[in-house]
Amino acid sequence: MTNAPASEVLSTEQLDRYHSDGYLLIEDAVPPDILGRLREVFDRWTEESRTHEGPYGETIDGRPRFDVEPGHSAGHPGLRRVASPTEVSEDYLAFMRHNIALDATTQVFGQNLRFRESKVNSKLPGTATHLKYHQDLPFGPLTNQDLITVLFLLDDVSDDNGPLEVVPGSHLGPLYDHWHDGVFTGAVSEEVAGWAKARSVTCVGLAGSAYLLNARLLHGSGPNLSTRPRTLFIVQYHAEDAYPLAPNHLPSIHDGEIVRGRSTNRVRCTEWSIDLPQKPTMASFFAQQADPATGAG
Ligand SMILES: O=C(O)CCC(=O)C(=O)O
Repeated sequence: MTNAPASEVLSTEQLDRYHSDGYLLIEDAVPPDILGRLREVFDRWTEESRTHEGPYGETIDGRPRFDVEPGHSAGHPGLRRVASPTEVSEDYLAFMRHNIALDATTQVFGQNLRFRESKVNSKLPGTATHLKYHQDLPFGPLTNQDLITVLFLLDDVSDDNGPLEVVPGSHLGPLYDHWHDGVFTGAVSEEVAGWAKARSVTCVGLAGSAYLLNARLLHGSGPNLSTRPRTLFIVQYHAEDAYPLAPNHLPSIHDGEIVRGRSTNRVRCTEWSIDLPQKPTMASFFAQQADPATGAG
């Protein structure tokens, strides 16, 4: 299967910044009509969540697709995660397959790319969900490290509605342990988190922007303290010749799909090592981070 070659959307200066900082903002990455549709679909999911008392729906590995936070109710919905939205929305699927961040990613990894996973992370106004500091690569090790996470901002993100916080340049540092006392916690140690927090910058921007994130970059995020929602469509892509070494935490029928270029039937292995992750048994890794002992398995 082949896909059209990409055009160059990043300047040399942007590409250099991505390589040195480990992240990059791309403005106007989501065309307004598509942004409207993605938001409309998410609003419908939020409305639907009012009729459920806990996590609901099902992904292909039998875990709930829609995750709600503790305290969720009909009157105060706390829908915090939709796993693999590409399986239940044509709009999310079409956008995952065709977007400017994919073009940008070919400038980082080359012309041949695969889709790995996707999710919507939502922080509705006044909800407490926060993300402990972590790196993405330990959740989904591959034969090489050419994995990128793209965050599409579906709402305006500012310092008070739970923006992503990243440590510039941390992708050039170590891969940190996400196992503590024999349990995969999905987070770095408190010591590393404290170090990271002191060096973090926030990833703010207007709705329709995107952030490219190196999968080694240390990041986390705080609760939404504002009266405005903060919704992100998060997608991972990797080099076509990178092959997964552990089960996908967000499996879908689209995992491994060629989204740019072609299949080469070649695997590229680089020398690196890491402890394998543990997949959450619950709806999402929010629960795994909050209660690692019962959330993973
Ligand atoms: O939703 C967020 O603020 C952070 C997302 C993230 O880091 C993740 O889901 O791995």
